[in-house]
Amino acid sequence: MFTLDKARQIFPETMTADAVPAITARFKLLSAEDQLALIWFAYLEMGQTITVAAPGAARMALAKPTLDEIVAMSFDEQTKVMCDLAAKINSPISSRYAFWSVNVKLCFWYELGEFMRQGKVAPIPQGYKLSANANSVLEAVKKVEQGQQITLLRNFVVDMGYDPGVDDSKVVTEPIVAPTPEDQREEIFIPGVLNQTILSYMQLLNANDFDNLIDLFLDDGALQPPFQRPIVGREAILKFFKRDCQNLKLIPQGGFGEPADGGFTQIKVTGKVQTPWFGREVGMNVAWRFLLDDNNKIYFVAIDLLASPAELLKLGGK
Ligand code: EQ3
Repeated sequence: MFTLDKARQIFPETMTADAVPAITARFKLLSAEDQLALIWFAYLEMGQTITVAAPGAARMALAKPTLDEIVAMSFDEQTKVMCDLAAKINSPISSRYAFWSVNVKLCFWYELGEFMRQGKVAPIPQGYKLSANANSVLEAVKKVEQGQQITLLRNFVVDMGYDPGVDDSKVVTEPIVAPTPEDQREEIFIPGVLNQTILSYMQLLNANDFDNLIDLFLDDGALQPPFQRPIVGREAILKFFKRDCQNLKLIPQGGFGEPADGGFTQIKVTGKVQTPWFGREVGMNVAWRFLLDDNNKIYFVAIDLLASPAELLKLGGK
């Protein structure tokens, strides 16, 4: 029989983007000032090739009162707020931030970036010189592919704020969109995969139809997002879907399945994922490693960010 630990080992030849956790670890050792400046420089650099989609008003509403508060401050106070966030220092805004979902955090920084450009919020001081370490982290960020760059930026931002252990039920999250009407959903074809659970998974996630999507999972099923611990149990997975997974676009390109122990089936799919933040401009190379029970219910799925596009072709232990 499978345990969660054993399930996590399926398709061990899958090479994930190890540069992401490695660079994230180095980033965390930098001073708050260096962290903020590095993100600014990385953001400017990326802005030359890709644009971040401006969040809609409904999304922004949750961060708005805090943004208004910050705009009313002096430049020195604004700088302190941002440094406190990066240094995870306990302050009113740092602790409020910890309760925001990933997308609310991103909205907040998106808007601060706009305000910095417009001169409404303290900019990174002109001529700011990164330390040698920060500079080498920035160079490392510049070298990885775009899908990894945006994952790094997101990681940097998510880890900020003062978090004394947030009660999950109190997380402030954007409104939930309605599922795409059935007649407007795109069919999914995956060369090499006929399994209906896998096809439904892709289609339901693309349609934001989380209530039906969760029915594909076993009660004790688990989902492991890139570089994270598995989220275990239907309730927790559904919460994650509704909170962090709206408007994703999954574009599976190929797959392979084979029987596993105990009547289970393991199926690996590779392809691209687009996030609403960057739309079609960035396709992240990912693998889904599924383990289904004998009723075709999902016991485990891992989503991995792949090391390189060459990994897209590695299916079925090849
Ligand atoms: C203002 C500025 C620039 C300077 C200041 O000094 C400091 C900061 C922080 C600044 C602002 C930075 C900003 C605005 C950064 C913005 C970054 C953004 C928008 C990053 C977005 C990244 C999104 C990603 C990486 C999404 C990935 C999603 C994936 C891989 C989804 C995978 C999934 C699939 C495929 C499933 O099947 C199940 C669900 C799951 C979610 C796991």
